Amino acid sequence: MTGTLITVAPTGAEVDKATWPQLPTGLDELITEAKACESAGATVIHVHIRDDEHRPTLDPVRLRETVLALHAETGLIVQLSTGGSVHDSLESRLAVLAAAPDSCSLTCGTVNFGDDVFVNPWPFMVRLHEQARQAQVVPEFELFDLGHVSALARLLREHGLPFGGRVHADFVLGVPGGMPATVPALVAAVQALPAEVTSWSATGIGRGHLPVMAAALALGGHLRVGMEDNLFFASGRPVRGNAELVTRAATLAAHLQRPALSGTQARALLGLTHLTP
Ligand code: KMH
Ligand code: ZN
Repeated sequence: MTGTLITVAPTGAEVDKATWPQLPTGLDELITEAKACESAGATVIHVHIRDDEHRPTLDPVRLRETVLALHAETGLIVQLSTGGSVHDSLESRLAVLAAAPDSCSLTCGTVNFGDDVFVNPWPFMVRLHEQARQAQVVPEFELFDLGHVSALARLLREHGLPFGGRVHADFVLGVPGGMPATVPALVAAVQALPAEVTSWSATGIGRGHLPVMAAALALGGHLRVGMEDNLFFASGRPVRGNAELVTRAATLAAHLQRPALSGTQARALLGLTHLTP
């Protein structure tokens, strides 16, 4: 596929609403932001939700309500985070599947995460992989480190393909503790991907965001952008909202003759053709 899949990760679990009031934390804010991002070229939304005090939560009722609202108000492919925050239990992260998203994140290994640890033991990866397949939810395999690429290869070899038969991986570069947001790191990780991977995207956290975006496009990859990963549009200029990050990604992709995919094309790429757009 010659176009570009653009995923927006608008909120994340770590960014503080008090410092970043433009961060969409309420459901109404999320829907408004989602619509703007869809108009700008996004086809997938990677969702973390917050409670009434803007703290990250995996509340099952709120998660289900969010999926339903995003489906009602947008044509976006809804991907719920099973990563949550570093404080969430493994069981509460598995329970995210009950909210019936189209897609879920599945991180392929434990990684230091600043001063914390993002915990993804092998048995948890296997359970999430198998339960997602049973629930007909298509995982996106999150790769924060080169070792995660090997773990993905083992997961697919020992436990088979996910629901839909396609394999989409997403490189997250630049988390303190993971692989750096540099072009050589991205190239090494792409070269290590197992043959089962049918598509991949990349995002660079913070400063490495633009080099990673440009390199991903040049290497034939897809893009993830959003305030989960990047809070500055340019040096010293805070992001006004997620849509401007999507607009920039879509513009760059179009300039490189790889325009943003439509919803139908995105569904075909990810193995979600059973869903009506
Ligand atoms: N918030 C991070 C600890 C995911 O969404 O799956 C984990 C994360 C990855 O954001
Ligand atoms: Zn996330």
